[in-house]
Amino acid sequence: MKDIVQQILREAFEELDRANSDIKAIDKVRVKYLGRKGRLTELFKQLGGLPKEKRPEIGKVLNEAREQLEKALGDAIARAKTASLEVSGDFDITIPGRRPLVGRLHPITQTARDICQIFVQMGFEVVEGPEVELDYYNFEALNIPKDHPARDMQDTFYVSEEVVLRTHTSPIQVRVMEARKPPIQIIAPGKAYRCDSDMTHTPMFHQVEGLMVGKDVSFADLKGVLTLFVHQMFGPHVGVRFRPSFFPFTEPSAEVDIQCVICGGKGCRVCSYTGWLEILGSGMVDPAVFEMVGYDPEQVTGFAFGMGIERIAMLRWGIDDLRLFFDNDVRFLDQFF
Ligand code: 2U9
Repeated sequence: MKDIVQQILREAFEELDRANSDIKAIDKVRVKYLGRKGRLTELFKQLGGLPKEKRPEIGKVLNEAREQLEKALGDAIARAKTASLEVSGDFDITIPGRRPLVGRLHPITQTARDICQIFVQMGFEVVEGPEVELDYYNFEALNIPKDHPARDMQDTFYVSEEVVLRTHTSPIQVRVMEARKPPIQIIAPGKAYRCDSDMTHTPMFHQVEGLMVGKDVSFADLKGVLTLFVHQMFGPHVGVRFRPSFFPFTEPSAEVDIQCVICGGKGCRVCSYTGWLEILGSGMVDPAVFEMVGYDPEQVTGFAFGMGIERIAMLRWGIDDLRLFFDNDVRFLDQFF
């Protein structure tokens, strides 16, 4: 009986070889050997007629033969299916897999987060506020009088007489001062809106502003904090200079320049051959602003600063066209991670 089983198995494998990749031919082999009236199936039926002591041994041989043939049939079917797909051209198994699309943070978001992180490490707290703001918080409380050019209809988006789209993130700091007592050390990132659109201005842009208020906060603190920021953001060897300026909400005021990150200070097109780039504005909070929020300017002092995130991101990555941040072309956005 064992010899018969081995002989049948050999023949089955030979036929399977000849069937090659023909799925119908492979199935015929299955039916011929393992079907209801198949040659191996018939042998199983004869088991009952064998002497009792022979049955386990022959049963084992038959089971092993069936398992071998079933596995060979399964493999042959799988091979045949792959081959048919290759021939039909539906599926080229040599093509590398498709790279899954991965989302990234927008370079403006990345830059805003990196700026905030540097100040958080110095003990500042991140605060946000409304983009649709009262005229009072956007202008009045910041010592911007009614006839100031910054209030011009051309610059400000008015929602109504008393409501504007904030033109800077400064009202966040006013709201915090109104709600809390010093000491205050906050950083305020967010969108700002100005009715302005050309090669270097967009109606919506991003800012990070900061405020530190307490007893004996000095201009030296302002210089120390902002110099550390520049060195963390652009590198420890980048030169920094403070240039006198004017803002209605700070006195004295200073603009901060860094050595040109493109030419290293030698002079190039980006820095207009000066070797310096303006990156932020700053100053000591004007006593009039403290009075508006109920602080005693004799008791507290403070400094504030503000920067445009688009400008920092452009300098950081050497981007020369502001519009790239707003087009949202994935070929551009894909480069920042
Ligand atoms: C309070 C008091 C003072 C925030 C400041 C600047 C100087 C400044 C500009 C930088 C580029 C705006 O985006 S930009 O055009 N900002 O130069 N901002 S001091 O001063 C404040 C803010 C809040 C209560």
